[in-house]
Amino acid sequence: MMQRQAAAIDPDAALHAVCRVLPSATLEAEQPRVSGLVLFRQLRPGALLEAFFHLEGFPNEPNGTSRAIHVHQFGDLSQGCDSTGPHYNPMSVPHPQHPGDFGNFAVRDGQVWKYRSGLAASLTGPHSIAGRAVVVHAGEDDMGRGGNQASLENGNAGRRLACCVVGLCGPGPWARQTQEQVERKKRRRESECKAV
Ligand SMILES: [Cu+2]
Ligand SMILES: [Zn+2]
Repeated sequence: MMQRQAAAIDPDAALHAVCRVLPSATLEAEQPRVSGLVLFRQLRPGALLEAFFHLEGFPNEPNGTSRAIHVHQFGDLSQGCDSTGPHYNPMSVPHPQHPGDFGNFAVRDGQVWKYRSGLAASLTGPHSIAGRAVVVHAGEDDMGRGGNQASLENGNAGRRLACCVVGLCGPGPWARQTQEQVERKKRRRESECKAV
């Protein structure tokens, strides 16, 4: 109880996690090799989660395609992303109500660069995603509307292209990413100014 009160007023109580995404070890040669970084921040236990996704290596196809990203049950990469099990589903509910159902991410110029907030997953407590896997899929998530059993389990998102294990960390990676984001926006503004 005392610990809880302390956490509520302590800004250092924020939880952070990092996940270094790498191509699945079982990927066929013709599949794209996606890699990048996923970062999580939870300002206090029980708060909704924020996340940064930066992925690259998607094929250069027309902008507008999207890829599914989920949390899978096991942080087991012994057989690439195939050994991470099904979607993490501690409440035994259908897809897309799993805590790690992050949905679809638009690919632009072969990259995903996205900040999300209000995510239901947690970095602490009995349903923590720490030690579990983030999986990037080759296809789009049908969000449970595919009309078959797989749709209610995994959204028919297709091949597991890349994955990583969520590890708790300090505030450093999140702070660096925030700084990078600021500089990236500044660069984009500057290049837009030059283009005019
Ligand atoms: Cu998945
Ligand atoms: Zn799911």
